[in-house]
Amino acid sequence: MSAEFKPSTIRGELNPAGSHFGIVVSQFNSFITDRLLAGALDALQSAGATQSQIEVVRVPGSFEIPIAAKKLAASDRFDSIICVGCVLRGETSHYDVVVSETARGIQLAQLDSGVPMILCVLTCDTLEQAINRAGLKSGNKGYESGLAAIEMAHLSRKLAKNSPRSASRPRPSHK
Ligand code: INI
Repeated sequence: MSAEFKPSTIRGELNPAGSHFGIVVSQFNSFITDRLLAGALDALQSAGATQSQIEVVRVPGSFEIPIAAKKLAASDRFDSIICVGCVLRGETSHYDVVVSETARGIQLAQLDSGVPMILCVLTCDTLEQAINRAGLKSGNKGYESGLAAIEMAHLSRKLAKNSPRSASRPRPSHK
């Protein structure tokens, strides 16, 4: 490949201007999810987003995240949605059901709606592992998710504009 062979590349920027963000937070294991939410808000605020660009929705558990995220997306008011939860392995197979159905539901919701959804659902064997990923040893996955949400919102808006065949999707009508 020659050095001149540089096809055009589209990527989202860490610029939240004009974007709106939904955050769906599971109340189950709120000790962890509140920290993830704080991390996501920190990332959004640090990048320049204002409160009026963010809406938080609380659901009982991770299993309920996909339906709430799908309804937020259907409102056409959001450019990306962060899905925050924490599933801890127990003694039964309930863990596996909640983990797989939550991830599958979030994936279906984003593909059906076309609104990017950020997977910030921790799946851990122990509370210690979750604590480490919610602000201690391994950083805060909520913060990373906030950055991903900004980038994907920006990218998604760019891709919509760039697509000559898109049926000019109306911009979300924000409140
Ligand atoms: N929900 C979680 O978010 N994390 C868990 O660890 C968890 N466990 O272990 O059961 C959990 N269960 C609740 C589930 O998400 C639903 O809220 C419930 O089944 C009602 O639909």
